[in-house]
Amino acid sequence: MNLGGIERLRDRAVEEIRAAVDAAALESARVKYLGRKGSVTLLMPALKDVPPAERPEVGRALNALKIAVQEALEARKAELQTQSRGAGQPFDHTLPGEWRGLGTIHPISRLIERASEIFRAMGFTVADGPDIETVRNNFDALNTPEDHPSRDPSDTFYLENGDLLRCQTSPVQVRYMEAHPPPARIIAPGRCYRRDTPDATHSANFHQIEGLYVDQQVSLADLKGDLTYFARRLFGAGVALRFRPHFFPFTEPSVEVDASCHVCGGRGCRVCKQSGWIEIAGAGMVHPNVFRAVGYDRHEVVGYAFGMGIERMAMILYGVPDIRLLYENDLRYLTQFGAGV
Ligand code: 2NL
Repeated sequence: MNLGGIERLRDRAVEEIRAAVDAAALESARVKYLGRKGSVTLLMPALKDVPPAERPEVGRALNALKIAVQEALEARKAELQTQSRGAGQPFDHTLPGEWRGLGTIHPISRLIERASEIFRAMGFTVADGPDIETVRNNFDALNTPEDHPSRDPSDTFYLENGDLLRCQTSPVQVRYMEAHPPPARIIAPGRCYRRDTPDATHSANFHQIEGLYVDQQVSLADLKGDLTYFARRLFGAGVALRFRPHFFPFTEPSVEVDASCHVCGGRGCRVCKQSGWIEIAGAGMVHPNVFRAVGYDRHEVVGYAFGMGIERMAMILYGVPDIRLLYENDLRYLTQFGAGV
């Protein structure tokens, strides 16, 4: 035994280990070199026959040989494990892949995308803002009286610091007007929160699209025309809208907007509760106090605003009988809405 022989044995062993194609070949290489009768193992007792003067150096070389073989075995084992798919099998690229299923776009997201696309084509920009808002942006700036029931903690979620979870997306428009001089033409889709008891048509967490159009000459006729155009793009060319007088603190005059029932065409059915009409939005001309709050000159500009519930519209459009079906994340239900927008 000499240093050159040890080196050659090491090179041979490492080369053979690196070439092992699977776990079985690796195991026989291990037995061949490190097994009870392996060539490295058998070399160890021969150290005592080496002349004493050379013994320390040969001893170190033998140790290094053993370590090098052990490390090569470990390295090749790790390589084979990452390459194979269990049971020490080499990777078989001809096997069929595991089908994980295609995702589908959630009906709420689909509707926000469709509606945003229609409004974009009409010259609106999509704006957004935080879910956590100040009392000032959510109520005060929107001309909501101090004693209005929607301010009550039984209707709105308040945080310990006095902020709240927005109960409509109007604060987005408030922020927009404060950051941009007129004109403004934006929609604000997003999540809203109200302390409602969940049932088939109510959820404490829902979505809205609000719209705002402010310029030197904007009228209720623009509101009627624009919403009618939007509804026809969304529901179909045959749909008619009607506008009923209503009240909101942030608009004057205010209206509620009904669409002719797209299921029965207005003749009366279960979906429209025999009335022929389905409420789709609330709207009106922006109240001067809102302009005052955001710093717009109420003598220089006018504008309309509207708000619609997205869940409500999804239920109408896609025939969803219970709002909770939209939130239970049961893929058997949600995937029927198909992939893509
Ligand atoms: C509804 C009613 C509405 C608005 C929202 C609004 C926003 C600003 C100024 C004035 Cl910044 N108005 N938003 C106006 C009328 C109605 O929502 O029933 N939504 C589901």
